Amino acid sequence: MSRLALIMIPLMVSLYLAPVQAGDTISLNIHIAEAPPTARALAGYGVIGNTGDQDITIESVHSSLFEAIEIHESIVRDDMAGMRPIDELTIPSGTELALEPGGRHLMLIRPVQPLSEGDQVPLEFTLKNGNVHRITVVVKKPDHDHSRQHHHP
Ligand SMILES: [Cu+2]
Repeated sequence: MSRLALIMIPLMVSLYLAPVQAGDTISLNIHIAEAPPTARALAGYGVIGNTGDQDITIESVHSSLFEAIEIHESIVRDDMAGMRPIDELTIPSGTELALEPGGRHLMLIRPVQPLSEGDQVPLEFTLKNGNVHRITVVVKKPDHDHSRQHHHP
């Protein structure tokens, strides 16, 4: 056995035993919509992509700047628009999932400090496979402000 092989064998064993950390094919393109300072919850929108050949499931989302974060879906019941929490969010292999007003979104509950446009918020996504993805997102003016500007220059 060559010296190289003797070096490689323990290396390969340790790689094989290591928990699968890398390799998630998730992309998280998310922002938080600015809300009045008195708002008890803010919404997170954007696009989550999965370029891999396996489905990805998000089990929970956390942030040091919010007491809780839920994944919501919008519903209409008795002609009333509402929303309800869902347990997890699966992004099928090779697809993109939109988080948008009137659809699925992040509900960021009870900010621990006032947040306004341009503020940065750390988010931590825990996947069903145990991996954790940490990103920083920015607070933006809601989209309807843009359309208002277009209509009233
Ligand atoms: Cu909601």
